[in-house]
Amino acid sequence: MDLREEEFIYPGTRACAGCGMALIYRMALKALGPKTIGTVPASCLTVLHGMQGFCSTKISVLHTPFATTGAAASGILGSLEAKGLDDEICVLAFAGDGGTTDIGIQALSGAVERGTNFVYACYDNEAYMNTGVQRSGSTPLGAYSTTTPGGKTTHKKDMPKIMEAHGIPYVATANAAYPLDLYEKFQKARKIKGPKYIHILAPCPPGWGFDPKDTIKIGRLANETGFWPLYEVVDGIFYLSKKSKKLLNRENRKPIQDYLGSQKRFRDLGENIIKAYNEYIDNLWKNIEKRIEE
Ligand SMILES: Cc1ncc(C[n+]2csc(CCOP(=O)(O)OP(=O)(O)O)c2C)c(N)n1
Ligand code: SF4
Ligand SMILES: [Mg+2]
Repeated sequence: MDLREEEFIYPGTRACAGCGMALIYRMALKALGPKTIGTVPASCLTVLHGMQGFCSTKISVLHTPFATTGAAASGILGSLEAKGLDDEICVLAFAGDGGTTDIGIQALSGAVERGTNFVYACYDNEAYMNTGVQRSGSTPLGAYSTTTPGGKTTHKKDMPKIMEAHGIPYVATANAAYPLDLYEKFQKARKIKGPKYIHILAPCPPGWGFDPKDTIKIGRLANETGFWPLYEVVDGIFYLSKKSKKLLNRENRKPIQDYLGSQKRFRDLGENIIKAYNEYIDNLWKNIEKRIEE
């Protein structure tokens, strides 16, 4: 694979050791290249960029209030259109799960419905991490957070599906543990005109409760247990990504206990929670099978 050597994040950012989000951002910027303008709402990603007066990226980034990432991207696009630069420069909106599935969803939905030609990426660390681990709509069942001290009682929101329902040309899932798959998806998205949405699992050592050296291992387990399938939906057609193909056969999926048990945030691994997860994953894959047959 032809991986760009140039880096767009300077060394020594303020992200934690082993941060999945930092890895995702690094690969995404490499894939999109220097002619990219970013917009980022309040999140750990804002912290990665540094305090006022400093910036850890080579590309320009507009920091925007929490709820407005989609609208900010539309605004940047509008000014590029006025200058005739909209085909040349890629607009990248990059937000956390709180900033996407909860607080930013209306601005995102509006931008997408207007046909904004941008790439929107959600790095999903499954909680509001920057403010000390509060639950979001993307927090998974059973996960501890400061606002779900007994474990979250519902499954996470299926945000890629919500974006698919907007009828946009490109929706994909990715995972920090598969950086080359992620790189290819961003490259592909850049070439497509219109709104593109990529939802990426971002393991977070302090928020999920695991050792920073295990970020890739945990990310892989999310795929290998069938919890986080990798796929693309291009013009409404569903494609399962290479790294998830063998999981179509149930026998090839690792037990969900391997994933949940590797993180301190899942404190209850009792029969009920495992049963609920197994049903959730079976259902997920039944739907995938159906879509592949269509
Ligand atoms: C309107 C508004 N409400 C709350 C905050 C405080 N705040 C800053 S970052 C953040 C958490 C963001 O969560 P997420 O989008 O998941 O990104 P993460 O921190 O997990 O990277 C919150 C609640 C804010 N900056 N603005
Ligand atoms: S709290 Fe998690 S997402 Fe935030 S910088 Fe640290 S590892 Fe990354
Ligand atoms: Mg988050």
